[in-house]
Amino acid sequence: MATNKKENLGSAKTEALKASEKDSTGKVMTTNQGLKVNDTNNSLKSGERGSTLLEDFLLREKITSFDHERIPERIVHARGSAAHGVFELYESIEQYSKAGIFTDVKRTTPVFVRFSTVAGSKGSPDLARDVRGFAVKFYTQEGTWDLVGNNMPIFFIQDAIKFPDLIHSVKPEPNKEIPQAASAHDTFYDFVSHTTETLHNHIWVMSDRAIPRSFRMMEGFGIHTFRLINDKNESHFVRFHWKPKLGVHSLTWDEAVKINGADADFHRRDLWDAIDAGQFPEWELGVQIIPQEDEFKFEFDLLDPTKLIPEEMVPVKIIGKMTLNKNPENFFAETEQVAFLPGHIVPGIDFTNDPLLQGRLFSYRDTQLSRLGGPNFNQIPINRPVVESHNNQRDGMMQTEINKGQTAYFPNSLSGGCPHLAKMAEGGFHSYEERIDAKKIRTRSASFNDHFSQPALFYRSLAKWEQQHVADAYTFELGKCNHDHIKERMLWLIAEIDEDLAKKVAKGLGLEIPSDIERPINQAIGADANIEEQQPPKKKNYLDSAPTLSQANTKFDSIVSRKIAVLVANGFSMKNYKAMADALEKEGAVLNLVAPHGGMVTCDAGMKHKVDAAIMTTESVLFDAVYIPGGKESVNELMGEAKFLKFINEALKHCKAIAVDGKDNALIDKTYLAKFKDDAAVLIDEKPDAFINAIKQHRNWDRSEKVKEIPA
Ligand code: HDE
Repeated sequence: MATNKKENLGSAKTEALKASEKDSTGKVMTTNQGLKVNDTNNSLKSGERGSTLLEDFLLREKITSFDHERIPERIVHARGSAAHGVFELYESIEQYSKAGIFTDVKRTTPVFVRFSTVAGSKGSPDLARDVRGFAVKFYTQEGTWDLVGNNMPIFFIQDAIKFPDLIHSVKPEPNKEIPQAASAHDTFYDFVSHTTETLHNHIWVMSDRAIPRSFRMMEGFGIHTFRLINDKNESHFVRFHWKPKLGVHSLTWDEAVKINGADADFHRRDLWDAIDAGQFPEWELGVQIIPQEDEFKFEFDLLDPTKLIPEEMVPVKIIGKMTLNKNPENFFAETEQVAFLPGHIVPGIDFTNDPLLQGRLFSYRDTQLSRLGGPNFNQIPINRPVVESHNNQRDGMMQTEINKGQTAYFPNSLSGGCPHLAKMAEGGFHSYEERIDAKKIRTRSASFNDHFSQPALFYRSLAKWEQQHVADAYTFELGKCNHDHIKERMLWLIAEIDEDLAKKVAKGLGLEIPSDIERPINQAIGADANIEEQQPPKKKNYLDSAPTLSQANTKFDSIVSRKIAVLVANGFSMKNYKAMADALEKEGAVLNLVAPHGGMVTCDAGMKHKVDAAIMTTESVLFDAVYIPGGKESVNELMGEAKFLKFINEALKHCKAIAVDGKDNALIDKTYLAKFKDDAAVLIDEKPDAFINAIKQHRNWDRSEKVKEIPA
């Protein structure tokens, strides 16, 4: 039941895409050549029961087109979902950047955003424990800018040349192609345990950030340090952040595992439904600005993508807002064919020497060549800039433009020197002139060697319940590995991060933390490297805690788009239900009537209500909260169906808000609700406001310890 339905809005880009849209409503069927088709159900045969004839051009066109429908899926981030929207700037930051998108507050810049998991295939379930991609294409007036980020502020490795190793280790093992979309296997931990630079991103993956409640409730990060360049050609370092208006919220691992079975498209559906209902997802864009002269001020290297800059050290300045306001018209044409390239930048933004970023600048263009079939992928409608493009690049597979004129070279006189060059003052791009005086060398800077301080800072900064989830995740993941030497190596490394954490994990694995491990600890070094110099030092403590890293300190002020299951059967109390439903819907929640059967249920006022889901077709893990209106007849019927009892117990176990009408509601004693009557988010006969406040809290994690006894 969607509320506040608004029209999809779109942007200047979605308007431009209309020229490529095709609508067959009311049209006759034709071949690709426009020939009207009279029969698409039978092939041309030599007699009614004879063989099909080679002559059948209709069969050939239809079948060959079908045979070639698939393109290679992305080698990483294959599973994704996307939407159109707009970016608006709150205030100009012209002191830092001359980019139009950062100086012109009157502009509305179209965007296309693709969210993804990393490891799984295109059809893998949404709730894998994984990093999420957060790729934003800004169609700006100065050309397209792609901010191709993730939902975690750091990456696993420091140098792009390690990327194939990392991905080969996490992908399904090559001999048996198992497991799909899961990091919990030997090859990944073999790699991680020998490559200590991965430990920071890895502990984030063990945290709740890796199982978001929704794409709409996760942060995004550009990760690398980029440069902003102002009109005096001065450079400032910058890190980009996306902050979701709905706060940062996650699921529990038990829910994630069950959701993957109950609704493998959980995140995709959630994004689509919210936009379709006019509940447009929003993020604010923030920047951490670091003056050029502060480059060496930190205990870590700004060029090291495995390090974050704590907001407690450099605050995030919020400068604008992105709103996703239109679903794609066609998944393949837009979401699948969109090509993001970190190399797509505009004047006012530039790169740094982060060796991971440098490698990415090569990889993304390269991968599109095989994925999209050639160098003209920029002509696919979703990839076209909103401004004109002119150059002397020509021909190639699937060229769709008809370039006029005699010349395709520069300089020329025959075409009056066109297309001509743009001076910087006219917006011509000019790379930042960084002074370099160096020897050519294949090595890793020693300033990248601290691999334990930031994982420890992250763990220290989490709330108790978040720390417990991290310990459970390590125990689960390592518990899925078969080789003890890999688990022990991991235990030793975890102990370097935090000893208590390692003890918890060791207990779960039934193993001892080894007193030492085979040297060198970090094996991601060259054969002739100085082994001692390249080993990670003991962790440092340059910040006691960074509260902004904890989801306990996120926003808890909205229930917009939260899904509430209302458990009902014939005879449910209309009076109570109406008061609750009105209050919840006013706040933007989405209510679903879950009943013993599909069709209609009749309330005690004799009115018929449409059932949204028969209990057989749904699960409590698909909802944020549960409401059980009173009504004796209704409650009696629900009690007779064991799945309703499981539904309630499971919601309780996952620390969700539950509201029940009637202290004498027999479902209380029939479920574990009886033991949780005093729980802050179990609301018996309370006003809708109390329920709304409990839903805003997302979960009552204080319940975590006590719910262990619920066998749901
Ligand atoms: Fe990517 N990455 N990546 N990556 N990445 C790709 O490009 C690569 C990295 C990210 O929704 C590929 O078009 C290398 C960091 C996202 O279409 C490929 C390295 C970050 C997406 C590629 C990295 C990302 C990709 C595969 C190490 C966060 C999905 C398909 C140097 C800042 C974009 C494609 C979409 C996709 C290479 C590391 C984010 C193969 C070599 C760090 C969100 O080119």
